[in-house]
Amino acid sequence: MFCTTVFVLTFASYVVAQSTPWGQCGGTGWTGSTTCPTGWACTAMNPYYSQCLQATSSSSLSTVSSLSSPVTSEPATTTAPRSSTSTSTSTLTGIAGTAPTVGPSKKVGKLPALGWNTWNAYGCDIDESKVLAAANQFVSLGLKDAGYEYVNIDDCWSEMSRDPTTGRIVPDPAKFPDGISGVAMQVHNLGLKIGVYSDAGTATCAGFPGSLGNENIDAATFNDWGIDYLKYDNCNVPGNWSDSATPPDNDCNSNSAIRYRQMTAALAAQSRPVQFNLCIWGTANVWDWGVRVGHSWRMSGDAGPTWSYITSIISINVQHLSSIDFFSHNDMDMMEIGNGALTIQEQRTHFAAWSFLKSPILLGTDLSKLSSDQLAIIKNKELLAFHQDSVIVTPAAPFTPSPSAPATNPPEFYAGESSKGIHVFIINTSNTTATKTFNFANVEGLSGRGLFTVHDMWTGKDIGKFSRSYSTRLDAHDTAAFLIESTKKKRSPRT
Ligand SMILES: *[C@@H]1O[C@H](CO)[C@@H](O)[C@H](O)[C@H]1NC(C)=O
Ligand SMILES: *[C@@H]1O[C@H](CO)[C@@H](O)[C@H](O)[C@H]1NC(C)=O
Ligand SMILES: *[C@H]1O[C@H](CO)[C@@H](O)[C@H](O)[C@@H]1NC(C)=O
Repeated sequence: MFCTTVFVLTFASYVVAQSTPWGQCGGTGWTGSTTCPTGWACTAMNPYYSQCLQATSSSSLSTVSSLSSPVTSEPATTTAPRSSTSTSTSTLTGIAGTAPTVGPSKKVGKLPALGWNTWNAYGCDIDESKVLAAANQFVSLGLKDAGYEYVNIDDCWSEMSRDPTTGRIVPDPAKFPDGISGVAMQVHNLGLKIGVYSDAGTATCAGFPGSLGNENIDAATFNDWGIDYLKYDNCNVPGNWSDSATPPDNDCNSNSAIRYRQMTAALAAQSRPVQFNLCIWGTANVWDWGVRVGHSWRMSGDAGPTWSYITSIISINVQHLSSIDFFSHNDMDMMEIGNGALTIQEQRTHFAAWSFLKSPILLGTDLSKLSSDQLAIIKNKELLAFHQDSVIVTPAAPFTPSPSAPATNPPEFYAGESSKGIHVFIINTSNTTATKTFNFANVEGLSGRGLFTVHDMWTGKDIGKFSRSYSTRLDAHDTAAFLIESTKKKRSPRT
């Protein structure tokens, strides 16, 4: 079924010494408070980390709904007790009763996207030469070889009005003299893919034509041009299309969700598969239903080139790690490496966190201005391999490193598995250099005994062999990235 039933578990909380909102409240090795403030629930993220999350205010099952298919079939048997009414499906009324139910393409978008987008670098000041320069730099800077693939045009690429005869959106001929199709051909000739931008409202955020009500003609136009990726924004939504309140969990029948579903269906009717990004700013509980509508969805408003943006979006994303899967990516927004005044340590954390939380990574700067240090960050083979792992999609998740470790927001210690083994990532969220220690026994997937080889993913080198725990000195706002291997790993017997 398109919209599945979800059961929301709520936990009672009691007033004793409490963890703080978003604070840690349990997990292996945790000795602090296990209770959360009223309205917050201690929720197990993994065996090593529980966190106080906002309890869902509604404990009723009224959020349960399903999409009716045009033909409603009766259950084959009638043995179910008639009294079980609380979980009955509601009949969808209004637009929800007729909205299309087709899901996104499974030919693209299995892994989080790697690419570039015009917005953070240029805003509305875009043209064909800037887009083609980025595409050529993918090749010349080795970014294409590293896996970067999508060259995406954001807002401001079109004329202010549609073609009065055809109803199609028209590329601005001053900015794109070869049209979007001409740019697409040149990008494709480099072995890369191209993305474009529209909006699930009547106009884009910058006031150019939006696609609400024109989904079919716009999807067909993008298909004719050879478009591979669509970022779909959320500005200029007519009153009757907005939701009067935040739709409940898992509600893909809200007006917000349906505005996006209409484009999903229009894209599905075309011949080219399109990776579909829902730029819905973390509204309408999109992480609960986004996978049924697109391949990735924005978790918040726009990024800025600031440390506070990086920490705030990590804090948001760690509450929704269970939404991450193949074809299902929480989008922490486009990269700011190269912009603003981020320190090199902050840029390392920016790239590492987007990698280990499996967010799309769309570079957002003038690539020709990147320093060799910045290029080394965005081309780091081992972090990209974790991000692009085609076997294990699960992101790294917070864990408690040792009984005495302080809880922080966002969490500082993350562990996760890739095809290569078990990884630990450590962010120093403080403003000063600090020593970070974790016990091997506290890392899920490692037994606490014996010697462990600690390998630095940034340098690609083994650091050494250690027992029981490992400590590392970290600059302010820097992130360490390790692969940890047990030296007692069993070998398969030779034959
Ligand atoms: C809003 O109004 C337009 C124009 O009448 C209509 O096509 C559309 O279906 C309406 N949207 C909803 C959610 O009812
Ligand atoms: C770090 O410094 C900033 C700016 O001076 C300050 O606002 C913030 O509270 C500090 N953070 C910590 C964890 O000390
Ligand atoms: C980085 O360092 C500061 C300063 O000691 C700590 O307070 C922060 O929590 C962060 N991590 C640490 C120390 O564990």
